[in-house]
Amino acid sequence: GFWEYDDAPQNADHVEYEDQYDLFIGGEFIAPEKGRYFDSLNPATEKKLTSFAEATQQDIDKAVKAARKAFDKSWSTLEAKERGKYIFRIARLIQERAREFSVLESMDGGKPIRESRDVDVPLAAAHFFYYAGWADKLDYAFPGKKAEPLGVAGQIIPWNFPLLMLAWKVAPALATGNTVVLKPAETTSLTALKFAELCKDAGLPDGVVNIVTGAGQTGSAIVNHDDIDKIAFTGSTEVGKIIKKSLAGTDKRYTLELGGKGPNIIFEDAPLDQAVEGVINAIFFNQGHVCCAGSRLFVQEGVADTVIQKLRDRMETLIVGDPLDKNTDIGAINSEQQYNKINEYLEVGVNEGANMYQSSCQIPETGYFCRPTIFTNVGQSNRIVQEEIFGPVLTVQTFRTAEEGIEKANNTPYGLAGGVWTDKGSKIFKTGSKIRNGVVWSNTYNKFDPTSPFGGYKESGEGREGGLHGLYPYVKLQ
Ligand code: TXE
Repeated sequence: GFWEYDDAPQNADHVEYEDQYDLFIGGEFIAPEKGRYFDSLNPATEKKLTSFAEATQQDIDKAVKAARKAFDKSWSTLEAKERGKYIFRIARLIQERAREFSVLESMDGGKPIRESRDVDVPLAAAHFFYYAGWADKLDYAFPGKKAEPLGVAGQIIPWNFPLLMLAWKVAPALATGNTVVLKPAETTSLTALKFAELCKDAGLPDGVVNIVTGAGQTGSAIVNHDDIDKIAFTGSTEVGKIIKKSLAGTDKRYTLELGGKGPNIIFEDAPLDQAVEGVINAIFFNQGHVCCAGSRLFVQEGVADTVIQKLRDRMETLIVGDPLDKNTDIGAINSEQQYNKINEYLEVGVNEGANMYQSSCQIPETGYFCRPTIFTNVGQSNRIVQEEIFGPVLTVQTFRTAEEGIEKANNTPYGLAGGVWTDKGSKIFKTGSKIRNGVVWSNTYNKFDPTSPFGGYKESGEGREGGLHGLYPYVKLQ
């Protein structure tokens, strides 16, 4: 199909990358003012992969200046259909370099190559294709109004879907005529810098996309920069709250896509094998580093034992290991910090009195790997039920009536995504409409498409990305 790529072996021999990367500002790779660089590890080997520049205030000033100049002089004055052509070209180049991007994504972030190859990279290309199409159709998106770009967008992204999150943010910003200063996460900046090279190859005017690397302080310098018009952030709820506070009283627009604790509700009449497969995908996809992961399972009492047994059996077949091996189901945990966080939560769960079950698979001795884990005998107030773990860890609870299931599903501070499994269409709509989440899947999970808006209720964030709604945060209407 259109989004599929050839099935040749994918390994490190297929890719080239530098030992050290500078910042991408104004169409050039330039050294950071303070000359500081930091190492990025391959989490599957714990060895250094490459190093990235640490951007400080002066570098951010330069990047914002370059983005402003590009906005005033070229990008916002370009005919809309010309903008669209550049974005199409970017999409096409991602497709052409899909193998390279996939391998690098797996080496830098630890995700299984099958996922980078079949999900991250094709979806990134699909987002650029989709928003390229909108560039000269804004009159249709906003009938009777003129949609004007905001100016310079500061974009800060996390480490779980590095290239895809970049695409979610950059594609709608460019399509609406904005320019961009983007900061990838410190552990996974490689594909963003490869993307910078790709922008040059696409002939994108200098300064339209600027990539600045660094950790939280670099992000904070972007958030607080006076000449930025909009902040788009995906990351932890904790940092999201800090950003929201910093922006209060300014006229910067913002969107926040934050944490989650997704509920999956299985009714007795559900196709159970399909549901179990869905639950496995919901929690173990990308090592559970997914903001919308289905990390809480609610099973109707009559089928609870059957479902738990089926889950355990299926978990036994999952292969944990080398992200570049096409047989791998669960790759490496993204960083030592995240690995420690997950292990601390396993301890918390056990100390709270829950029953922990882990599959008996082999895991490599080197690298940050976790076995797929489920906890039963948990209650609503347990920390492992309330807090985002962001790892391959599922909690399982039961319910009797739909009301009870819904009430339990809604009982966290989060509201990003969830799933309902049942044979009855009416039950899907009744339950789905009562789940306080921005996204509800039925009889499936973790389905993403550039045409669908995505975003949270409650502490899971503000604003929507994707689809027509993804254009709104980047325009002012005249
Ligand atoms: O996130 P941070 P971390 C959750 C998940 C995970 C936890 C911690 O539960 O275990 O957060 O991960 C930048 N101003 N999610 O610490 O710090 C940072 O450099 C501006 C869920 O890695 O939020 C990175 O680019 N920017 C989530 C980005 O924010 C700042 C995905 C995200 O990092 C900043 C990631 C600051 N003060 C983690 N501090 C999801 N919703 O998908 C950090 N950053």
